[in-house]
Amino acid sequence: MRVTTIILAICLLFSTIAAADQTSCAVCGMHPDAQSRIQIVLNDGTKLDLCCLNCTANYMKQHPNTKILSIKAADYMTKELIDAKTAFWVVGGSKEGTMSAIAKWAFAKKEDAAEYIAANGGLITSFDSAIETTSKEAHHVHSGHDMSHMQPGAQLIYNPAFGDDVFHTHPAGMWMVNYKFMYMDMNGMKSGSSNVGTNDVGYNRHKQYSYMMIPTTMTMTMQMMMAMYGVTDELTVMAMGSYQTKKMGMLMDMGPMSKSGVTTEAPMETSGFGDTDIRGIYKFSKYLNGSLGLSLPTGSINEVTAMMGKTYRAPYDMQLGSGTFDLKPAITLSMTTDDGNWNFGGQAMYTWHPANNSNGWSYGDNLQAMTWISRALGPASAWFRLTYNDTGSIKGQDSEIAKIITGAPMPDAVTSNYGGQRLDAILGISLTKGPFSFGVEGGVPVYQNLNGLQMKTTWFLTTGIQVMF
Ligand SMILES: [Cu+2]
Repeated sequence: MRVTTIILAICLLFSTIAAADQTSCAVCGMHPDAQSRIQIVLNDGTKLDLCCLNCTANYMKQHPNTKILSIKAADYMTKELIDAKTAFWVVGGSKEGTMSAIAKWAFAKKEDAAEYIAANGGLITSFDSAIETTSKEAHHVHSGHDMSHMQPGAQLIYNPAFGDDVFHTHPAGMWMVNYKFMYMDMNGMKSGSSNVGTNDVGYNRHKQYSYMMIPTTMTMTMQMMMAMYGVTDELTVMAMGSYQTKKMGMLMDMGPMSKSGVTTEAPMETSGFGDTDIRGIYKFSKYLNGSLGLSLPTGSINEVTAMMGKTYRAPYDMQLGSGTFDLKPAITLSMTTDDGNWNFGGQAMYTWHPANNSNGWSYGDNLQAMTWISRALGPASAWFRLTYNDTGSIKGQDSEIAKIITGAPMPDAVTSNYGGQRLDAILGISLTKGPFSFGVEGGVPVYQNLNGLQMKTTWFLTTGIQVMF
């Protein structure tokens, strides 16, 4: 008899658990946590189970005219439902909240709340002010996706103006569209890590270099359009296209025996669409994601230029694309402190050019490593980051570009004058307003060790505007 009662009791217990298991939050669809669950009873008797106070606040916001009979919240200690309005609410503290970085727990007894605060921090408050904290956290509510689930540090993760993308994932159904304008300035030349003056590379002037066309300055602008979409909470896809303009200032040096000496030439200019990147990003954990990018050769590799009265295919650095299908695996580690004030992390990406393009060459493979730290300052944020690039020389050769080497000798036409190592230091700021954010960053190389003889980078700037919905 007693055994039967125990078995019955166990069955009852399991079926209760199973039944409880089937409830899902009426707002976000997640399975409610026993310690943070909330139950609303409407005037018509409808019972709604919700996962947390954030979803409750959103429900109330989305249904302003619905009459609510009662709101019950789980007691943090006993997990029993208690009247939410008379409960002691603890807001904040070091323990992570449900669907929110700011924890909010209900306590039936004030002593329990005080004990919790002694261990984890936080403040005792009323139901109304806990709800108010929630709505302050929620800056955007959309029918499809509820942005209030974004942590206070979200503006740090979804940076609008990083010149090198930090790959991140979005919750399922969330879109992000970003437009960036990038400017890069190059001035003077380097061999290895030493500066080389233009007088030292002219035609027949010195032994080591003998070039007739000497690049002095180069500016590049790039406009980038990027779209991201959260397919699931784990998988985000992104696509990015670009439009570039390139302009190179040059000197012509016909050598010490010529009467013309050194003259300034008309700059070489090219512009058009660049390559297109598509990428899938998979979230392994809260901190770690892995991604694989594919670069599609949509940029031209057949740009031409006139030098010394003849038309040549423009040197490699004046072309707009790579001409190759490239694979770009990356791994990203990103951490945000519980208060949402700091975000830091690192990312490594490898760019592999598996084959030469139709003109017989490909860029050298590249390893990019970067690290950043950013700080939220109310609706603004500021960051500092370092990016290191190690790139190989150009593989193969474009036989059309090679004609420059004999016709109008220029360092940019030589494949060994490409690649090298560069470390950049970058500072930036951004501002978030609702679903929009805007930012700007500027950087300078702190170390450049370039293969052969190349123009050196002096500074660069990126501005970006972004929207999430
Ligand atoms: Cu994004």
